[in-house]
Amino acid sequence: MISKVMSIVLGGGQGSRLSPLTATRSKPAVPIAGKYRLVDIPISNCLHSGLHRIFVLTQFNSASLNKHIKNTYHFSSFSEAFVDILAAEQTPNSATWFQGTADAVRQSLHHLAVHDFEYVLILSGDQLYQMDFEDMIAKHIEKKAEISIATIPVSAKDVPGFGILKVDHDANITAFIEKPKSDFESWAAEVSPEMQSQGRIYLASMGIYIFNKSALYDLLNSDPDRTDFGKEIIPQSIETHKTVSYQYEGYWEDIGTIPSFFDANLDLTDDIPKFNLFDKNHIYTRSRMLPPSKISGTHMEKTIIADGCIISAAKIYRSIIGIRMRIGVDTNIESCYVMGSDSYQTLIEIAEAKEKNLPIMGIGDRCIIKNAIIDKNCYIGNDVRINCGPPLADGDYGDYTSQDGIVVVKKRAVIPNGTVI
Ligand code: ADQ
Ligand code: ADP
Repeated sequence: MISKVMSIVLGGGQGSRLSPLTATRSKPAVPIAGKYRLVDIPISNCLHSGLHRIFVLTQFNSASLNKHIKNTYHFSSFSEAFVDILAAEQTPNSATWFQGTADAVRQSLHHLAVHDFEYVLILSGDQLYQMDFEDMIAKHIEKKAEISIATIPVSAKDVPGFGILKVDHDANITAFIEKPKSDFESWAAEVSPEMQSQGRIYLASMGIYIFNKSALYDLLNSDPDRTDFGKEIIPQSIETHKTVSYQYEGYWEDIGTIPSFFDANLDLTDDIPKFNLFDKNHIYTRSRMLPPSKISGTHMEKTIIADGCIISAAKIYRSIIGIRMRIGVDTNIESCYVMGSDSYQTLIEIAEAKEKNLPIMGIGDRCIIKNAIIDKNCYIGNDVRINCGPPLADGDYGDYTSQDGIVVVKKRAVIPNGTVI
């Protein structure tokens, strides 16, 4: 049955909630945990579940995403396996960008049509979790469902961000409401005592769906104005198709906003994080031929360092340092996700920059940086202070933004010596 499943990863709309990380790259290409990209999570979950035919739908086709997918996911030419990117395209039938999640799938159906499949697994591209889809597919078939939705108990404060549903004794979904803002008390569900004790009493859609092929075609083709799964297709489907809840209680985090993305990354530095990078079902990513990291005189606690770094900082605390990062002497970094660099400067380039008193790639000497995301290929000079005083007002300040107390230094930003942010 697993061979009859086609997987689709919804790689992202305009990605405005992850801005400015999505200013020059599509959302699936956003780096996480120092060396991976967002898209590696759903793809790895699929591959570990035995699902090898994967389309990634994305709004714009970035060179870095193509390069990453092409260099990472290689399969034997004797297998049917593939990971293909489908970017929004103009065709005789559609001249526009994807109008929503369901429209993205609708516009991609002609690419699916050439394959043999009975089920379609639809996944979000901005969630951190490890899940066995094989079990979900088995339950879908066992229950003779036409649509299955993965669900998770959430607390009242999280309800407005999710599709919330009611189920009967046999897990059939009987009601669904997308992101209710208020008056949702009557939507409380029966959950396990453990979830109850955490106050997680509402059942939320995880945005992970299995559709029987015929149900998907019916629902997408019946009305082209229905462009979104959560807002239109799912509420309609519970009236017309057998729609079942597959309840999950493991770790699952939506990381589609800057604060949730930041927290999920930093949580990986916990002693025993809820999301385990060291699990045997590890995340796949591009294998790079990078030198090991070289560290000198740095006191580090709860820190993840990727390959190829050259670090002479004084202290790094609760932070992730991404590939090829260079950090100068006497620098202190606390609660930061530093994404790293795509290349190294040569010794000649470094000498030339120093002569002109210009910052070199990476983070300079004697800096103090707190609660920040430093995007790739930044040039942060010496004696720079970032986010050390009272929190900045939310906004876009040119080379950096501030949101909920988190400063994001934009990709390739040059922050001159002595700057205070
Ligand atoms: P949201 O996550 O708010 O809610 P949405 O913005 O529709 O839903 O995104 C779902 C996924 O599709 C994300 O990965 C997003 O990046 C991607 N996506 C959005 N627009 C796209 C487009 N035009 N092309 C390609 N990909 C696109 C949904 C459900 C809720 C559910 C939550 C769980 O609607 O019911 O509770 O997911 O996170
Ligand atoms: P991102 O989406 O992370 O911002 P890019 O679109 O900048 O990525 O491209 C990332 C890839 O391009 C890297 O993996 C790197 O191999 C390559 N790359 C980018 N800039 C350079 C450079 N100056 N020298 C060598 N390789 C580069």
